[in-house]
Amino acid sequence: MNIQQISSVPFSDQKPGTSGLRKKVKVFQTAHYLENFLQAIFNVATDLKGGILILGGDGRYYNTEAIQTILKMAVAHGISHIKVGQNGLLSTPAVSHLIRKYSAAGGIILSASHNPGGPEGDFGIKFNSANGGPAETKFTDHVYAESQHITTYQLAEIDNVSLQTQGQFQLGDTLVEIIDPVSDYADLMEQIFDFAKIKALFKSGLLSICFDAMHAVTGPYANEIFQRRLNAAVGSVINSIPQEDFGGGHPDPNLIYAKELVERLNQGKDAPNLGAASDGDGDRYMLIGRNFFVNPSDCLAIMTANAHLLSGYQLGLSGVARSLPTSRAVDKVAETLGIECYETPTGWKYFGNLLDDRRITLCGEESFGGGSDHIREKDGIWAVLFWLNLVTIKHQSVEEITRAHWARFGRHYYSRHDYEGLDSSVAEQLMDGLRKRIETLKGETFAGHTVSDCDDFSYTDPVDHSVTEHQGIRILFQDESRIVFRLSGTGTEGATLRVYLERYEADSALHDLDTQVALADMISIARELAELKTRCDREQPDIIT
Ligand code: VG1
Ligand code: CO
Repeated sequence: MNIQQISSVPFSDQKPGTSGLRKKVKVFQTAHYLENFLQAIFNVATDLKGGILILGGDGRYYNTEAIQTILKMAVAHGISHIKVGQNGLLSTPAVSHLIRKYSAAGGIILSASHNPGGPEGDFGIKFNSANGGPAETKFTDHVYAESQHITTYQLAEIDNVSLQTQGQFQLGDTLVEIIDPVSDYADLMEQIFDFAKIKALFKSGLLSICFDAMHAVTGPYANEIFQRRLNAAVGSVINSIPQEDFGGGHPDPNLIYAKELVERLNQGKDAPNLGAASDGDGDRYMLIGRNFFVNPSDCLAIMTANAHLLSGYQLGLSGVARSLPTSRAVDKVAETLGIECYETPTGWKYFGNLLDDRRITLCGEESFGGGSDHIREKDGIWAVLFWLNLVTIKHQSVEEITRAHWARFGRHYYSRHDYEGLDSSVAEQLMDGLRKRIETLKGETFAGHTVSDCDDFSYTDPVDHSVTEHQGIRILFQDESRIVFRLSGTGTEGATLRVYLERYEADSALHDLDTQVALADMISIARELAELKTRCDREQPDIIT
């Protein structure tokens, strides 16, 4: 088979962000753009040669075209065995599991996660390493450095491959296998959770679910797991056929974008008693009860407090971790349990070493991400199953479980305000302005809240001692309130400022406030400190979650 050597020149913008390289589809369609980045990956991930590669994506526009290119390049680079999800589909957690199960050298996931899809939307590439987790920063930095020196890339001269039928065939020295994207992952879920118990409760009619796959990759997974293996009522999974443009929607599981789900859960006594939605690539989830939202930070805390009740976690937890912006609700639980709670930068890659070193069992992020040591990615369906399993054990509703948790540990009112589409240099200046105030803020009082500490978060990995700096400005107050500012690393246009707001309330008589009302002081302090009005001329955030 002929291997073509194609000349190219570097693109200066191939630096991966929080989670892979994300750009507009149009950028990825630029001649040589995708190939250059892939060549950089193959240059760095030398273990792929002679090894197994897992390949799939969230089904968005350009997914299958990119897969054809990757196959040609992977064959040219001597990968011995490639497992591709049928129709090019694989969720991010499924890729993580497949890498681990088949001892693959790595995986390529085609997704821009929660970003919209379609010809005018976004596309992305993530590389996961042999532990199943997102490649570490030192790997992605290396890939970026390589991308700046690309002069040629290699492509095997082969026809496009049909991705529609399961089976396997040989392409030169490479075995290509088109696999069922769901079964291995569904089997893993069945090993972790008590499917018999959940199934019985579905059958009794006491439990019902509405799962919104948001026209993205989790549809086939949810159909198999909730409807086929757990016998949830027909129609329990909505928007379950993956579409290239996600039905024109935004596959971000929050109260704003998962509107149909929220409406179904608010239909009074006939509503399903548990609702959930997932994002484009299936690694995130939102969980709601009837007329009741559980914020993801609370989800992590509730899981931590109750994990020992589930047979899959009955031995207890070695420790837990949360990303910096995630509320400190889980810290309270860890303290009570006497286990370590780690605070990491944003992005799942920072949990990898802690999981591999068995320092933690559960971890989570405020951005609707939760997971455990079963894989090395956040996992939306796993989290929903965790809740279903918990509901069957406790015989309580989502709301009752959450309220009991607050009564025991106190409530962390929490919200994230996103200011999108800011001019990048204005956003950088705003962050610099905050950085300059770090030294002097301590001891200052704003609306009765005194700053106890303030820093630009820096993380030293306790396992490999690598240091990651400038991960967000955090301002801690004496009364356990907190504000964190950081810029998003997943956008494709301008800059997004994320402002994370938190207030602790121990008194259960005060656990029923509206979140935005409860956080009013923090909201105005944050706006004042960041000089949002003068710098950006923004009165209100674009998205509040
Ligand atoms: C966002 C979230 C972060 C998450 C990341 C990738 O990053 O805040 O918690 O890990 O997306 O998730 P940022 O840099 O935009 O804040 V996914 O589901 O897009 O892989
Ligand atoms: Co995602």
